[in-house]
Amino acid sequence: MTIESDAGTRQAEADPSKAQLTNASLELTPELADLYRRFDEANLSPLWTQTSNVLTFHPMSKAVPFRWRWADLYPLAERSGELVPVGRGGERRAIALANPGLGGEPYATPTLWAAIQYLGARETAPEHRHAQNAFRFVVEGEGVWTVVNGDPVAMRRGDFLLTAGWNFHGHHNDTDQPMAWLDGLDVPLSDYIDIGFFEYGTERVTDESSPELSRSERLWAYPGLRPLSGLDEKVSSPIAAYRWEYTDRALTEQLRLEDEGHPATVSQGHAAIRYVNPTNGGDVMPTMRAEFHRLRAGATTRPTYEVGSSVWQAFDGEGAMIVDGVRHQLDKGDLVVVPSWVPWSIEADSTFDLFRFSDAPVIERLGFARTRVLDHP
Ligand code: GTQ
Ligand code: FE2
Repeated sequence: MTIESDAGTRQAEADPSKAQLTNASLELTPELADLYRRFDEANLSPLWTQTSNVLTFHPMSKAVPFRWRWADLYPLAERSGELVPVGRGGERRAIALANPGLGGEPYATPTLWAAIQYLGARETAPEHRHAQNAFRFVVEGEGVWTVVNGDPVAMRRGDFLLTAGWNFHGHHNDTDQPMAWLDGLDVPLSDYIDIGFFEYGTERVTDESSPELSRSERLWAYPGLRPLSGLDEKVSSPIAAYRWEYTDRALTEQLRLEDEGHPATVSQGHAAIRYVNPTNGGDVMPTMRAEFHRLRAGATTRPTYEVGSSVWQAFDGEGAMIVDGVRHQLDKGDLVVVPSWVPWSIEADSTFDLFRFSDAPVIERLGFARTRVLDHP
């Protein structure tokens, strides 16, 4: 739902001190103080005294907009590689982005986990499975195979790889070079709603081969074609890897079509794709949406407010994200968190490529989706 006016935002803008409901004028008599003490003893808490965000005129996330630089993350991941073995128990050498507004929890946003994961030369991260959904996005490097349900899936720059919930998975580095990538999971959401299950699998990955293409891609990854052996709807996409070759080509062609006068881009000079589940045309997983954006040099997007939170990663080129009026110039691998209802826009200095993931499928399924796009840049 795109709305051009928004009652909540207008009320809050008219009186910013009233960004949430209060009843400050009530006088605290001894009788009232006694009532509050009795509430407390009975484990009760009246609505009218709330200072946290029970009913706000618009989303007011505890998460804050924030940027992490790849140039800071990578050396710390590398140092972890020297000091911290990867193996059973710790499971993964993954370092989570901890949003400064979320009280030290390892959460990028209230719903999304984002981490840099590092695997040294010839190392293996053991197999396990969990209810939480996961994906990998590769901003640089290659040489790791993630083995999902016994199917080895190559990881290379620009690839987007799925590990939907409850599939066994382990990772092995088949080269003499380390590799680091971005993990996204619905861990914070799973924490609030108590859906977590976990099981250990084998210490070595169940298939140590390193094929170019996974079995999943050989069966599923052809545009517009489905195997008749798999016509049932699956809640998560059966495609284990969305290859950079296709993402890049789709974006290139959107911009070419725009040049040729055919409608193809989301806005002037802004090409974008969503990764989808071919069995239902929806998002790749029930809890997370993933997209890739490409802006032409000089292109900008209009400031946009969205319900739900996102994490962006710069992939290539020069440009900036403006989040709540703060400009973040981004280099390859830099990550930016956009909390719910915080306005963001992008400005491209050169052709500028960015990956994004969000909790949009949850927000949409629950009927809470709203978007507000400002007219002016
Ligand atoms: O690679 O299996 O960042 O289970 C967090 C939890 C990665 C993984 C994370 C995980 C994984
Ligand atoms: Fe995992």
